[in-house]
Amino acid sequence: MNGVTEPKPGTGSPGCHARVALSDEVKAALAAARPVVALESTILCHGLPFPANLETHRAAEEAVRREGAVPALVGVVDGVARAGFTEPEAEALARAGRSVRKATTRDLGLLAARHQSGATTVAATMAIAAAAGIRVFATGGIGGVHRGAAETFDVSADLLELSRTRVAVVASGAKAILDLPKTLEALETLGVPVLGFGTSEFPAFWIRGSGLGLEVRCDDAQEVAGALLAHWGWPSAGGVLVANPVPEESALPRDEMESVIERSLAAAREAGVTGKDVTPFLLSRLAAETQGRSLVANRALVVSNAAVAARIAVALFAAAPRR
Ligand code: PSU
Ligand code: MN
Repeated sequence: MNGVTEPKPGTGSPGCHARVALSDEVKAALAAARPVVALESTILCHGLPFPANLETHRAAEEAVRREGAVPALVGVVDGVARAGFTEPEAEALARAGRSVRKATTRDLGLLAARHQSGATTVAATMAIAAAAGIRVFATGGIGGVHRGAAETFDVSADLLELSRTRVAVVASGAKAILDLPKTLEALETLGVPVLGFGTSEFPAFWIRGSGLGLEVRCDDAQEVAGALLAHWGWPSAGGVLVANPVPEESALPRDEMESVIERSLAAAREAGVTGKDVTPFLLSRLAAETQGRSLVANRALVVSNAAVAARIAVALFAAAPRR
């Protein structure tokens, strides 16, 4: 681990001195303007149990490499934002699991000030990826507007970050535990394009379709790359959500999942789970309720998203070699 990116004069906001430490491999890839795909660490530490988390992560990295890009796991270690971990470092994170605290964008400065570690959510991973010059990021599902948000105000910081940070996030939509119609409305308000990848329906994580229509469908990575470059031609543009449904053979049926989700939400309410603990609680509860089938779907969709993200990163590189 070495290679610290220095902010270039005239880039970033005034007084910006954030640093991202890059692994040798990621540093070399970025220096050569080769395609890189960011991967998040919250899913590793809080989204899936050990060893499924590590296996899924390894399979995602392999998928990225197979498609010709370099994977960059993003997280914070002892206060330092990092892009690119060695195998043993990633394994240590996966084993540490929930003892590594879940960190969103607002935590990045404090973790640095206190030399603490953090597993980065979609939001924090986007912020670090953008600072490092990584434009494409693969995850499972984004956070969004929670059910009951009118009462709890629980809306993921992922949405805010998508509105302002120029990274394409490839995800299987948003988790079905959320209020998906409100999540889509919020994305529209925030100016975030949602590109259906081979679909005209918003995916619901373990479920292929939510029944909610998408206006924009792209059928291959080249089409997505073209849309990204055109979008980023506008000064106020931020992130883009590329919505890739879970592979058919691992998908869970929508009608069956709805009652499982209702039961899990009721369990969360009964247990008094709130705030940032809600998502990890529901994910593990659902794994138990589906006898592990939600984990199979989760793994399959993460790997599929990693492959699609890599193809998009390669297409972006081909379309704009001097970016
Ligand atoms: N998708 C998964 N597993 C996860 C998450 C997403 O397959 O664990 C995480 C992501 O890191 C996302 C976070 O950013 O859940 C959202 O949490 P919250 O709702 O507290 O913002
Ligand atoms: Mn929340």
